[in-house]
Amino acid sequence: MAQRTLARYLTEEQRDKGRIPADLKFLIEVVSRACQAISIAIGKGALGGEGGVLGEAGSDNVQGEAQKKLDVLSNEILLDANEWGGHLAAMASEEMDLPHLVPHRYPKGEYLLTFDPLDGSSNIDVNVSIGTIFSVLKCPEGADLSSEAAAEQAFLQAGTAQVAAGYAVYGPTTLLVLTVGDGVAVFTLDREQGQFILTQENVQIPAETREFAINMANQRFWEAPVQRYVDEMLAGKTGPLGKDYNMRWVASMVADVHRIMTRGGIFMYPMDEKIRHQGGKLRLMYEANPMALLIEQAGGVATTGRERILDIAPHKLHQRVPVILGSRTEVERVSGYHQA
Ligand code: AHM
Ligand code: MG
Repeated sequence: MAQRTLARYLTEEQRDKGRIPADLKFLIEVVSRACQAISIAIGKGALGGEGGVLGEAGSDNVQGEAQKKLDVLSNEILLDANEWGGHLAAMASEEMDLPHLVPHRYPKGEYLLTFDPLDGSSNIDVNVSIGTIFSVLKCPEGADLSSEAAAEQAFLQAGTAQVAAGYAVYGPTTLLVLTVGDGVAVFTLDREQGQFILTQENVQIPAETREFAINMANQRFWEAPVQRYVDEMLAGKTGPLGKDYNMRWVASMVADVHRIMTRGGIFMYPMDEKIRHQGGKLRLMYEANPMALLIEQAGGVATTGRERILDIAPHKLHQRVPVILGSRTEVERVSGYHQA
């Protein structure tokens, strides 16, 4: 059978199920091409451009984090690819304080795009998997787009309002993992063809798992429910959970989530005392929400411990939240401990 390219998959979803309006299809194709360009830039490493693409950019983002050259480059690639096509009203990014409005010289569309252009920045220089995360919302009717500051309000929609979400993971293989609200599909980048090819449909995360991902260095700062749960997992077969667990922590959310998409597991960046003042570690609009939609679409669960992530009513663009997601049985167990 002929290969199903991303373009063909989207066309068939549009034709057979009426799920994808033409502008949304175009948007996803543009984002996928930007991800290809980012993948190529990353692949060049120290050989790319003048002085290579690795290392520090010499600037900080809005959250006070030092930007890497590839953070800045990936952000520019996504902005340039998306601003001219007439499918977007505005974009927002981890790397920009305020939303980016579509310049007046281009037509405006009905969608809003948010992204973390390069997630897992601490892994760029050590050649470990990193990724791009994106989320698509509809721009509310009558939204005030008169200035970048005013436009922030249009983005403040709960994760349930997302019309599409996905991530690219730049690992040994570059993959695009996508949902348009009809399950999760995985596309593999064929570098010779320059195309994403469908390689898995209807991804289902196993409900049971023996694998957890958490930054153990923060253990002393966690809240009691997470302390209890991790203690129980570490107690293994003779402990209350009656089984031995394995631990993995890539420190790139995309890579950790992709492992869970592939073989199950639980990922936690929970609330802790060190980050309480900022609300959590991971960002709601372009990390937690898109990942939560993908995880739910694959049969998993995504919560803060106390609340379904997709139900959170955002109050600011760069809001942070605790994140616990993955295999149903384990996520429900630790949520239960938060309720106890
Ligand atoms: P980033 O968007 O600045 O790269 O930060 C998010 C990353 C996630 O990918 C990852 O799960 C987490 O931060 C790692 O945190 P830590 O450095 O505490 O292990
Ligand atoms: Mg990130």
